[in-house]
Amino acid sequence: MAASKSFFAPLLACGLLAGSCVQGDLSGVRDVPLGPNVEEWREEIIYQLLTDRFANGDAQTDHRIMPGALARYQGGDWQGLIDHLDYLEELGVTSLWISPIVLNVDFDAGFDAYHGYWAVDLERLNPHFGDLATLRAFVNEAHARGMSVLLDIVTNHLGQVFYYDINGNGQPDDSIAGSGTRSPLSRISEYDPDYDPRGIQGYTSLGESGPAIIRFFDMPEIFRVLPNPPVFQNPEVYNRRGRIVDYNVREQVVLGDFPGGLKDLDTTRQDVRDAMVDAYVRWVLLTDIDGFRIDTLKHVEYGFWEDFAPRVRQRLAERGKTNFLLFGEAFDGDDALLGSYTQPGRLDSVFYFSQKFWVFQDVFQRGGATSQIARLFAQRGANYGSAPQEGGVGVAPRDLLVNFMDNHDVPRFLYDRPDAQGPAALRAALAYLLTEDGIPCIYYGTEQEYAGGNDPANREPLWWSGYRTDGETFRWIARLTRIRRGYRALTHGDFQLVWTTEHTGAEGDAGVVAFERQSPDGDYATVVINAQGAHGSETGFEGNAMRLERAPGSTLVDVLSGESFSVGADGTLRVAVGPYGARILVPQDQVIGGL
Ligand code: ABC
Ligand code: CA
Repeated sequence: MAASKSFFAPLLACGLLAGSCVQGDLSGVRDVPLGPNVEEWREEIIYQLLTDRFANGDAQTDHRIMPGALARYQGGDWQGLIDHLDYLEELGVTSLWISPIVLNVDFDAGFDAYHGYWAVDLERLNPHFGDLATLRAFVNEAHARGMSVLLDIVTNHLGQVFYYDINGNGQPDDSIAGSGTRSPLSRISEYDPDYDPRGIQGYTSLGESGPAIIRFFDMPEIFRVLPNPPVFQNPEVYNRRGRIVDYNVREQVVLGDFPGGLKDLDTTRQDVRDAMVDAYVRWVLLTDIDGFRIDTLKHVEYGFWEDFAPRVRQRLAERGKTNFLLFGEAFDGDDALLGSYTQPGRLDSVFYFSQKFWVFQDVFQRGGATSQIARLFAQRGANYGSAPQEGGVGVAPRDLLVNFMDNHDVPRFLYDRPDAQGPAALRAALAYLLTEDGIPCIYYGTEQEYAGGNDPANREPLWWSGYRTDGETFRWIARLTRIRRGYRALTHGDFQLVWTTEHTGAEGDAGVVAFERQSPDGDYATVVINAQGAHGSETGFEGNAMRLERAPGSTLVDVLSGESFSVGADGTLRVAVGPYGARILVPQDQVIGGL
């Protein structure tokens, strides 16, 4: 397919297509004025979107798109984000996490880099999404509406920028006969060979011939060119051990290529660390974005984070950008492992993956006992950083976890709940997500009740929905985001579970989870949710009932229904909540009208 002139213009200007990049790049471009923008990250509500899938606002960037083929580019861009800020404002989200922006290897093995995780040049933008002026305009307009912007970055690997020339024939072979310890009958790929602790070995007819030759690609038509900055053109900066085959082996996870041929960088090298700090700090200086969502934490040694995080904070603070959020993705159910990335000197926060599995999946999706929520919460204090990071965002990591129920790497919540009650279960889960402590994160399309399965089916274009704002789930999120932002107890309060249960059947309290949130200023809320849909339940069982830190006789008002409840003489409160229902109870004198 022929490329349009305008699409390649930004690259032609820098000579990329001619194989070099000497002029017209962004190195001479002036920085923008920076400001902290976000005062308090606990007040933010993140919305995760893939730029290619959110909105197509500029037909000029529609290069190689294949509408409906979800492993290929669909045409979304930064102009599309600008065009739909009203939609996001109506939903009530405040912090927009956009997919990676840098130039990628455009196409590989039937897949496109529409997601952005296949970097080839950290100093240039991916032209599928627009140019610097449009990106800046997007950040500016988001800021003007009181929103912040989070950028997704990858430090662990680049895209498939080279192949291992194992048989030394000077060309990349999809499949060649195996060698060394492998059976001679096995076939291996020069793009993505299996992990070898010695490094990938070459061979000749005489046997193994030492480390395989590394050959970089030169396919400018799909941006599969020499990586940039130039330090990445040195084979020594890669670990060169082939792909992770066993995620349970730590050495492979840290030193192996990411499955799909994404080449693992030797992140212990100072030149690699410097290049990452320089490249990503530069994007902040150029655009004034407010934080990084960092990919693949598990695949990088701790020493890297202890170098990267403080230096990024310092470099940005020097330019006036304080309170910059650094959080990341360790895809794992092991709560202690997640917490390890938030220990002193590391990151401000991580995605709360253990909660995704233990709570959103096991309890809200599958009807497991809410006592599991208490079992996970009991580990929080021991596993996560208990003091704010130096020079960071001022809140202890354990009070700032990023809560989510699904994302672009896992099937959507509704995929596993195709039954008629699925949307009600989703709304109960959303009630929990938007009232618990930490920062809520909503994956785009949740508001439209999207139900896609595994990658890439879970990355549906949002325009398929017509951007409707009148659906029940859209309205529910819009209501909860306003309540969350209105009641300080829900953003600044602590978190104490006051009722969970082992019961999942016909018992009177089956499915109930209730918690109290109280801020140092005296703001207070009790949230009661029924995580099952078979019957109404209440916050008590037999002789016991939920006990609150409220004076006997005081009145609590459910801001969702307007109903009032009176705390009993013994400090307990027995509240009924319908199937998949929720109540947000606040003291009568704290009720805010109109929410
Ligand atoms: C493409 C295709 C896929 C194909 C794949 C090989 O290639 O689309 O269909 O299967 C990007 C793209 C992907 C693309 C990949 C590779 O690149 O988005 O579409 O896949 O080209 C991050 C990002 C993710 C991104 C990358 C790479 C990393 O969010 O979007 O992918 O930059 C691992 C990583 C994690 C990564 C995730 C996709 O894979 O650790 O960083 N996400 C276990 C492992 C995890 C593993 C997970 C999924 O499986 O422990 O490390 O995540 O593979 C729990 C356990 C967990 C366990 C889960 C399944 O169960 O506690 O440990 O996770 O109970
Ligand atoms: Ca690594």
